[in-house]
Amino acid sequence: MKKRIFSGAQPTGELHIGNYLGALKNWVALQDDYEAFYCIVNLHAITLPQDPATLRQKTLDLARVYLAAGVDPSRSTIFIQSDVAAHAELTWVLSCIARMGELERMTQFKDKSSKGSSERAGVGLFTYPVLMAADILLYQADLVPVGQDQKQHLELSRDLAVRFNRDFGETFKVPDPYIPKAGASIKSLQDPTKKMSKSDENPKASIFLTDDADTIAKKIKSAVTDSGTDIKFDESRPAINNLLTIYQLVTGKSAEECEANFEGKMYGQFKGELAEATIEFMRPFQERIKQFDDETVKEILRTGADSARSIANATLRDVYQKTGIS
Ligand code: AQP
Repeated sequence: MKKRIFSGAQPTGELHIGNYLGALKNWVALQDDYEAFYCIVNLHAITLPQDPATLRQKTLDLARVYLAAGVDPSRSTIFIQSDVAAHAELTWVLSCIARMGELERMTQFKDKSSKGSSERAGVGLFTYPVLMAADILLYQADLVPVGQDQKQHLELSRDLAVRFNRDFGETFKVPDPYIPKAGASIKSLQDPTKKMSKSDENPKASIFLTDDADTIAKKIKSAVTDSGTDIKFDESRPAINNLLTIYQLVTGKSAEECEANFEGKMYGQFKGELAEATIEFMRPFQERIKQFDDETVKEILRTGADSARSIANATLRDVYQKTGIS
């Protein structure tokens, strides 16, 4: 029996190269060895305001991104979160064992709610990590491939699984995170102390998966750099560290090969080569994404939801039975 993995992304905007290198690339690699469930987490998306028509379209577009990145529906289950009602139902049960204190410590809530007044922050934004725990625990996932930004949420999922198992008897598998060594946190091109993010207001901060060659080259050219001229991995120089990490991941070279390639070269030349390598890396994805029409995507999502539902409902039945609410 293969071990299981679960992961997802929010249809909140255009995916960027950080989502691709930190998450999608690993999803594709892992589907050979694991039974994989890849979800489009539209219930998570509404924790911040969304335009309904745009959300519907982005949900379908995100499925297309999964497929174009190489997630194979004959090996992996691709589905929309809201098509499996058990996600919302298990969230309620888990909310009853989660503690206010542990949710208050979540840094993503602090970051996202601090953009407005915390008085006005949505309760859904606060309980977002509980929904994420439900997503994962419903499928009894062994492993959850995520970027660094989701590590704290995953720890909460583990804590909730352990607590539920302790209080009601063995029910959930306790999932392990899978965080890639390189690419777990690709940074903004304009402020390398912040992660690259779909919701960044500055479009120059992110390379989007749909950016054309010219736009990619311009964004890389205008990326901020640190003081110093060496093109080397260096934790104390976050800008060059980030750009070299992108170069390493899009070329598949080792860190030593990357540094050797740029020894004695200037930033201008480095940025030119980085732009070229990134454009080449994106090209097959950008070609493939045109191949999936809406009907094909909808059919894949329907089939995916059917298989996801049968596993999720079995877990939920067990939970209801053990908590006395069946
Ligand atoms: N900058 C990043 N570097 C590496 N991995 C990243 N991920 C996100 N940003 C980076 C990983 O991508 C997966 C899907 O992310 P998500 O859609 O759940 O949203 P997010 O983590 O909240 O990412 P964004 O892009 O910053 O979106 P918004 O702006 O909507 O919040 C996850 O595995 C995530 O770790």
